[in-house]
Amino acid sequence: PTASLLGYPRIGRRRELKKAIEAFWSGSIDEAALDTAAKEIQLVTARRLSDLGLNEDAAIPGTFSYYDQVLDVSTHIGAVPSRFGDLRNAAGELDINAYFTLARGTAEVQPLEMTKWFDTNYHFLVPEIGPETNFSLTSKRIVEQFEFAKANGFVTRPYLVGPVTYLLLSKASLDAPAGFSPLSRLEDILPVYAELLAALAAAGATWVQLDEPALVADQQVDVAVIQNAVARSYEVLTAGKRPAILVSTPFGALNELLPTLAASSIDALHVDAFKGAVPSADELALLAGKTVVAGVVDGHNIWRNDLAASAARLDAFKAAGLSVAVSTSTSTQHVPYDVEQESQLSPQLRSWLAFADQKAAEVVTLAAYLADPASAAHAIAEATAVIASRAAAPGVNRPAVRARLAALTTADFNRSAYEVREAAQEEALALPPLPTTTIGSFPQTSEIRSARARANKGTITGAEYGQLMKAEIKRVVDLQEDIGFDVLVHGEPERNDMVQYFAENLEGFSVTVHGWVQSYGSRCTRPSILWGDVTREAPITVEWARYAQSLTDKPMKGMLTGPVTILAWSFVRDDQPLGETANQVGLALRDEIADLEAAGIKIIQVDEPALRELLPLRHADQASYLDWSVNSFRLATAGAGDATSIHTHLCYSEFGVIIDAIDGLDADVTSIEAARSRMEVVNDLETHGFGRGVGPGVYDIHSPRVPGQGEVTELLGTAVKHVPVRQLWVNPDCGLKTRGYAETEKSLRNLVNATKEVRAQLLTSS
Ligand code: THG
Ligand code: ZN
Repeated sequence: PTASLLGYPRIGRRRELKKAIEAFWSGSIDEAALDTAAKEIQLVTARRLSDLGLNEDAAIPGTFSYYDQVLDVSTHIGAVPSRFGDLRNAAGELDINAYFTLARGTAEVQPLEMTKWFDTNYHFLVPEIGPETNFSLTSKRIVEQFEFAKANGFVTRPYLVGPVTYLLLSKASLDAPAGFSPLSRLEDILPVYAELLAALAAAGATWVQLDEPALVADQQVDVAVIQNAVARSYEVLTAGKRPAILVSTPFGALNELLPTLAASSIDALHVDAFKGAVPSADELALLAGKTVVAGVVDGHNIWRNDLAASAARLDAFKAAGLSVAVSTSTSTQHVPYDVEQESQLSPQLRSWLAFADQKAAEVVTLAAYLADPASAAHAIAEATAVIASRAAAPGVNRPAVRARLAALTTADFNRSAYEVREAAQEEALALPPLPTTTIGSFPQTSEIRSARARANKGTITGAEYGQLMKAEIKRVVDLQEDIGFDVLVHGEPERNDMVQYFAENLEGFSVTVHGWVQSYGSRCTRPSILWGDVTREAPITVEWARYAQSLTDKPMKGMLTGPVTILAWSFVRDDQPLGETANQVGLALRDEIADLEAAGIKIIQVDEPALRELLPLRHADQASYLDWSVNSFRLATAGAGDATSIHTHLCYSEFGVIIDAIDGLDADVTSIEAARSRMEVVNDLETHGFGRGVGPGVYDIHSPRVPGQGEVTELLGTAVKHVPVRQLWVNPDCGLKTRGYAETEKSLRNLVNATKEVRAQLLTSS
């Protein structure tokens, strides 16, 4: 096809898949009803994309998934970790029940681990591969999905995560010997992929897409090893009976892997020509005889395409004399469905945006340009005019914000020496050793959600909503007093989401109504749109914090979301460097911190759970990222007085990689996820000689399981062996928002009681 999308959202325009899957899990619909809902979504997608002009053979991507595209491969090739036992049904297949068991675990068995898909906010399920993994064709779901679409008149292009990316994203199974590399099983998975390709060909598929994003990211493995794996994979997969093969490489430039793919017998290669680059003339020459799929429309952000710039890129491809097709840089699963659904946004803002459906239209326009440049002249001129209108629109450039940023000096990014702050804070707070606290949010009950929904609808007044939230804050404060926490939180009942809440209260952002994007499985987030210069018109959190502090003599933490996380979990303007945008947010937070201090708040937590997420895929780009991200946090926090304790919280436990950055944040106390990795993080902290306060999480909040007091005592015992006691804090490993009260209260009591036990041990041993 001359025009295509690399992939398309699958959660449903009104989250129909989410609702059907969750209904199936709860037992309120059966497998047949789930299947019907899934088919309906696939048909609606095919009709919609066809109507938008993707009506050639194989132009519609077959990227439907019940949960995750990596799990799809695992269930097709039989990659089930041994702890699950044999999940195959009587027909020898991994059916939908086995599929969800791998995704969600059971009462006895841990699910597959979840981790981020490249630099997106989407999480996939990590395959576990060892010498014992038995590969065979254990599902034909994607063949059946192709047949279903075809029977309805749509020849789609089935999608599979490619074999090299699949194994590079896998981790060694628990049964594997030390140092085992999943990539060593390449020869064993290729025959299963080949069998699947043959089945697709037999069903009438003309094209298949093998997605290999791992080839644009620097890996632990030597590049020569990856080159060999790629060459071998596509030698085997092109040899048999198969559809034509498109290899897609979203999220960046291929560099050394481009010649390898060019030398293979694949039929088409997709390159990311948006975030990556247009290959050089020499590189393009290597691709002679293949179709090049030029990913010129950004699949990962929501801005309307600069069609003139894309046309210029396409000209460079065309100049090489290649057969060229147009597509997105990445799958559009990372953006919402349709701007036209957002009728509450201003027409001006809407005109700047392109969600998945608008991107389909852009791709079709650019394909028409390739065939006949004059045919696209009108559309190109319109896009150019809209982009110009964006640059000149009110709120996009606020002179006062720009002047304030321009006047910043080094001093604005630096606090006093830590020793000075430590002494001042010790005096101001007078905390016991091993202070106990929580990360910030308490369970969001259905009463809280319902109050917010009624306030949004206008069935209760703002004042009534405020009273309900205050009652909830009082309940949460009383509970913490009763359990015996040392540092309290207000529980954040008034926040729908830790980013959207700030977006709704800062200038420069807009929020959507239907803009849900899949985060993992059935879970979605609704990223805000950061389109203009950011300012804070009025204090945001101060009244809530002041009220909460008035209820207790213990220190109450003020809770803010940091600039990097606000950027990472929003759709961010693309017309200036991210570091500048981050500093604008940093300044708004700096003002909020000053107001919290003035209101008597002594501890202010600025969460950066997403610090690790935006880390660039290429080592060469990482230093400059860490520089601007760390600086924006420092700009936000460095106005605080010496006696004010700045805390931060980070999610995900691979700290080795970014520990220097964590150090650079210069927070007084950092809480981090550690419970799931059995406190491994304390080794990193010890090796690094981390010198400030730290709260390695002592229990995993991502599961309803209640940790026993003895278990927490033991983890704390490990922590005090590696980290000086005067630095240690005790806390769960993340916010409690997604938990229920039943397990939360029990877990928190065990946490506080375990701390008391360890304090007593420390007294007797010293
Ligand atoms: N907020 C935002 N982005 C995030 C997270 C967040 N990205 C990363 C991480 N957290 C993703 N984790 C989750 C966890 C829970 C949910 C979504 C992403 C979730 N969503 C509800 C759902 O889909 O049912 C919707 C919530 C709602 O109704 O508001 O539970 O915390 N911005
Ligand atoms: Zn967390």
